[in-house]
Amino acid sequence: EPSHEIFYYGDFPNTFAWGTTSSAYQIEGGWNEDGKGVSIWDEFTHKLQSQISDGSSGNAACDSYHRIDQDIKIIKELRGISVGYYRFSLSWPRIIPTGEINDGINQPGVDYYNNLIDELLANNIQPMVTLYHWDLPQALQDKYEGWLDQSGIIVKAFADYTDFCFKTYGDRVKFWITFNEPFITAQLGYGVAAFAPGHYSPGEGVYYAAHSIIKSHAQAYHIYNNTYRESQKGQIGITLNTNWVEPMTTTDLDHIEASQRSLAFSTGWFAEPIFNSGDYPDVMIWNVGNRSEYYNITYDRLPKFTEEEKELNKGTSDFFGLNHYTSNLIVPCSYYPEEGPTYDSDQEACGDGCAEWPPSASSWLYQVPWGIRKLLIWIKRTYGDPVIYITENGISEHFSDGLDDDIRVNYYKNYIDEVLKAIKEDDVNVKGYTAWSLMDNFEWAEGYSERFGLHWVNFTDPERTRIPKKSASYYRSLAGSGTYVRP
Ligand code: PNW
Repeated sequence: EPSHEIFYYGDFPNTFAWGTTSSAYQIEGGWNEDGKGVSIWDEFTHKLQSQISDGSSGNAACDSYHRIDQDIKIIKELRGISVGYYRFSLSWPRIIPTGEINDGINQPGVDYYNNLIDELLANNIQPMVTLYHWDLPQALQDKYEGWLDQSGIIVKAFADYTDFCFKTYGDRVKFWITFNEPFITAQLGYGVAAFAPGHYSPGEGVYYAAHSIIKSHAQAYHIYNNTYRESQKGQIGITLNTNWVEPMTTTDLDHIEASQRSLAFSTGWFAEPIFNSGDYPDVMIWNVGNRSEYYNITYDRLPKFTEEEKELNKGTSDFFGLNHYTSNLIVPCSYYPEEGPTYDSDQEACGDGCAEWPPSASSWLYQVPWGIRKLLIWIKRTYGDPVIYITENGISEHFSDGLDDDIRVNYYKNYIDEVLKAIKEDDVNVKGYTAWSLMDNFEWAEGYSERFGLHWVNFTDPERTRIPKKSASYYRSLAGSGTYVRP
């Protein structure tokens, strides 16, 4: 039992669940096969190659569309005693090519996931399924502007899609995540245009996209809750990404307030409607409103929820799904962009990693293990002590790096130790931990230039051979200390 001795604070509870994760566009490939529809990430990588650091795409990625066997093999080898689940996402356009169910279902796509789920269960691995990990059907973007749509059409399309998934897979899938990191979709996809669909609207579109995502999430939750929960007996929730933030100086009240604003604008934006009041954080409503006034903007950049919608939002997550990688230092900052107000300037808080923190291959990712413990405590206090599943945590290396990933072993060791402290010392209700990622894959705008995997993937080999890194055996031994297999 090699893993025990590294932990200062004892053992993980027997009931702790361990898993690994991926997402459809990042691993599947088969982008136009067997009737799959085009997604916004297909379109974005094909038309705007200059936006991807190595000009690549997910056309073939890890070729998981043809290699379920290979994926099952490495997940299984990782199992140790208790790497009990695999978190993956469904590609909406693979299942419903245009995104709208009345246009028809793509049976080979449906079968692909049936097969994957069956294979996982046959190997005693529980599926944890994300319904939306950023690959919106392109047709929905073209016809309705995707998540910008405020007419209700996109909410309805998502509701129909999720209903189909619950009906089709819910006999076997007991753990559902509606959205992965809506913050990234809103800000990078519809705000600053760094991610698909590349829509630039940093002071308005960013808020509209988030608004329809929250409403779509609530609809999906209620569909599951009202129609499927009783018979299928699963759980459903949302995954939010959050950097921990520290005030640059703790002696300056302005810095402390700025870091609180930053948390409200990032996690609070989604967590306050879903886990607390049903509405956006007060400081967001206040700041966005004030800044609109300054610019003589009279409409709501931050849309308003009706009273009925607030009720529908409230309490719509059985757990808090947390993706966490890094921390930032925050200072207050006030500036008024000439182009108009933006999500960034609305916050009056600016932040970045600290140059003294150990880096990674990703410019935004500094290694700050203690940040995860502080964040977990903050979530516990702010959102009423929810059950928390860490649905992603991990670190990147460069394309040229290989199997001796000591940096990753170290990262996992230190972060997971802080998670254990949060459980043992701070009584935070963390029930599971998921390593990002099962294997190297298409890292969005960074293409294949950053490797996050426990397994190394040879992207020049048509077989896409997967080879375990040092971190894979470390993670295996760690998870071997528990006995529980289900999230
Ligand atoms: C998450 N940032 O994305 C995603 O859920 C994964 O698909 C992704 O591969 C992983 O983290 C690693 O990046 C993020 O710029 C993308 O701060 C970008 C950022 C954070 C998370």
